[in-house]
Amino acid sequence: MNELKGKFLSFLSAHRNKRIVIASHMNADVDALSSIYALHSVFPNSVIAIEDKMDVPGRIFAEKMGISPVKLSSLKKGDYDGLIIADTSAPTLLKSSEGWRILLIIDHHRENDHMLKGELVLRDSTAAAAAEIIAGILPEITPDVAFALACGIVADSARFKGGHLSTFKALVSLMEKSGKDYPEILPFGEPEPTLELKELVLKSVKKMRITRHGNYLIATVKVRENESYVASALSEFADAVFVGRWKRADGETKVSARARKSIPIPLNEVMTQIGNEFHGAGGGHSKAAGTSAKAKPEIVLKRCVEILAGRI
Ligand SMILES: [Mn+2]
Repeated sequence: MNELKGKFLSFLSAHRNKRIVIASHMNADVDALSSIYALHSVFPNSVIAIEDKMDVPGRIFAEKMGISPVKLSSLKKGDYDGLIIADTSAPTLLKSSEGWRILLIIDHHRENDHMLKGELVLRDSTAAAAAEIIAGILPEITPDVAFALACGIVADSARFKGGHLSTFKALVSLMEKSGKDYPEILPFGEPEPTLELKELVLKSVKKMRITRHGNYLIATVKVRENESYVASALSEFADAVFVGRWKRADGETKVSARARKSIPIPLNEVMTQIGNEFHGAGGGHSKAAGTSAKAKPEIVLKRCVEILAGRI
């Protein structure tokens, strides 16, 4: 048994029947939703919650699985024993967790200085998905839960752009437990984008600015919505991509960053630096990261390119 599983099983025996809320991050994705769904299966008195909305693949997946999380802000802290958080440790991505007793955090994002504090933290930043960690620690996995976690791994590994032997082993084991083959998992791990999303990406190609730095092409573009989807799509060709969305209500730019294997600099470091320089908060993974920044998109995106180019 691995170390995380041992810790989780003792946590489970102490908390199994407590009134717990299991929550995940803003703009919940397939990994986040599969993680809270799977954890819910072993805490029978738990409620699942998200910060606000789901992203487009998340909505398709949730509909398929019959997952309907409530908003964390709609629940009364006093009615519950505490919170379990999966797939994030960033206070900015789960603002409604403020004031909650955080019993457990299960996350695969890298540690940084601005993280939520949990009484128990099960972190493995080598895992391709939170779903991969959860697949390794649950005492029992039903076919539905196995299917959900398999979708989470396919989604968050960006169809195996990242991952280790353990990722593939976890997926094989989940596929066996689910009784579902890869062609049945793929449409939920990586759903066909809507017509609107495809159009948004194609229009972004027309608007984007390309900076050549040595052998690298760095693309930037401003969008009105779905910045993370556009960033992922453009990184099929650009070595690094920074996509900004202006949030007028908060006076800040949200940046989503993606990189190809070719980029040797971890983007989460670039995003953390942007967050620090512009009074926001950044983090994530080496090839997929994001930040908020209290400045207009043009200024922030220019600075993203400067920081990355300055380091490669
Ligand atoms: Mn994740």
